[in-house]
Amino acid sequence: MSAPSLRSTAEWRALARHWRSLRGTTLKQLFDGDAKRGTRLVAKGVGLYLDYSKNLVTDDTLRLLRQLAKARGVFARRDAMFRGDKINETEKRAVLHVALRAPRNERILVDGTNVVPEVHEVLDRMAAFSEKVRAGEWRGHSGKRIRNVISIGIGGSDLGPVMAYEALKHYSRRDMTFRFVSNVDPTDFVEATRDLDAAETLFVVCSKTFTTLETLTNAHAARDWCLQKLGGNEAAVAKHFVAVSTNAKEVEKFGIDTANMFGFWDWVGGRYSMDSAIGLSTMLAIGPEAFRDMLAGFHAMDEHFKSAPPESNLPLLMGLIAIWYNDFFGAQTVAVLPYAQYLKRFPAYLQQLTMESNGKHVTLSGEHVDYATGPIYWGEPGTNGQHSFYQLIHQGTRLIPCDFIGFMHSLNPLGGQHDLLMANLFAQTEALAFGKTPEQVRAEGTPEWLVPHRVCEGNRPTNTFLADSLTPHTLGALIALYEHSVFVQGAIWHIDSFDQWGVELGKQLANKLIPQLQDQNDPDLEHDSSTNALIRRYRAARTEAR
Ligand code: G6Q
Repeated sequence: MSAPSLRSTAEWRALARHWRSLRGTTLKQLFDGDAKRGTRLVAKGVGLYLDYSKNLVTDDTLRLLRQLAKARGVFARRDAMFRGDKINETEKRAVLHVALRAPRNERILVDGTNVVPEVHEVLDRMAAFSEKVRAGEWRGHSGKRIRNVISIGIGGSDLGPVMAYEALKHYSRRDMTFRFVSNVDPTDFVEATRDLDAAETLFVVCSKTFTTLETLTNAHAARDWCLQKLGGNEAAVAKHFVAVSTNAKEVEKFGIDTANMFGFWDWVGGRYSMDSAIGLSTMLAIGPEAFRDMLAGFHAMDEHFKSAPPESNLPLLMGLIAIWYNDFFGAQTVAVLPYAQYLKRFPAYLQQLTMESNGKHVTLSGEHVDYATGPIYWGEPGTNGQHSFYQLIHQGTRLIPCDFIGFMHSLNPLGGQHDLLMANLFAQTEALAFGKTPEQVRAEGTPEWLVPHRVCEGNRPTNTFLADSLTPHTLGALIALYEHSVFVQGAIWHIDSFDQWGVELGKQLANKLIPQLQDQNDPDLEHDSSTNALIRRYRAARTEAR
């Protein structure tokens, strides 16, 4: 029996009616009508303070959204995920990134086996290896200590480590170089290695499947580079390559000793894997203790999601607010705007987390949805974004809900500069909410013809997150918050947030096309006329160059 369509549920219809009644209400009216709104519509947890008062919501909105969550089984599905049920239905897998940060004494069963001890066994091996490299005990083939670490991976096997390295650079070893190679464009590899000494370089090849074209190609390029620079002795590979994968067979085939392999499990989705051995480069950079602090931050948010009451449950609130704008206001995007330079890759990381998870057009039972799913997430750090795309948020014709993220203390205090940064954050959320009226514009002596251009309508919704400072623990909590917000949204839409068949299609198609570009003789092309012509044009240019 299939569940009633989302739009025909009583809870959805109640929300639609409520939206119609609220449509004309402005944030200014909501604030004028409740002097305490700015301190009342806030929630706290795991060191994060969320002010959600500048959203187009009332207490009724939130109550109705919570009722929708209940009716759609969000809480039961959450408990099923934590229990290890196979909630990734199309891949018949458990979804247990939460087990990657579970304390040693926890028990989480997958097919009757407690997976927590395996998780800690790998973490301990990662820690021992990281300590050795950081202490200069793990030496390269020629006996030199390792000073450079290059992580090779793509998608879920890259974006987390890149983001975490940038975010936690303050805590990283400054006498070591960390780089990341992901693109199959040879430029990525060449630029990452051009100034490095192979004798001091360690490659961490990260691939869950160990069959991904980009990663394997770059790993082979790395192997060739290494051997060429180090005199061609195959024995060098053991000292300069480690692998992170679930596929021991392919790792061995590549030539990496499985003693130098760090494993994980099929119940860890790529985009949820930065806490697994995929985070080895993060651990090498910040050390095992700080890495464990980060895991503790993730875990604390897991616990909060599991047990905080719905009214103050941060991921639930975030997920419900996202649904409200996406499905009732028709907002197509969410901007994430960290006021922290270290978080410059955070929006890119979130793009995969949110859009690969919830970019789905059918429900779990395979029916085409008749409501919008996954919004587009995007963003850049403030204040830079203020000098470019914020214009559209302030005065454009689209509603763009924004998440602002700021910290009380800078990790690099420099005079009053942090105050300037935060003044900008607060000013932006205020301006977006309340704008500038024609009267205010006129009062500044603006000529009448210019008034409409200078008016900012306001009523642009924002969330503001404040935390003490950017620590590994805070970063973990922040990421887990978004992971679970994505979960809440997917659960309400009844979609599989944990598969990625669109990504799989891309992987297959490119593999088919490669021989057609490289064939010495003219291949028979059976694509559409556009693709055929593009291939022919490319082949002709390449043949001429040869
Ligand atoms: C993540 C996706 C995808 C994946 C990459 C790399 O959820 O499935 O981004 O992480 O395609 O895959 P491998 O780790 O198998 O190389």
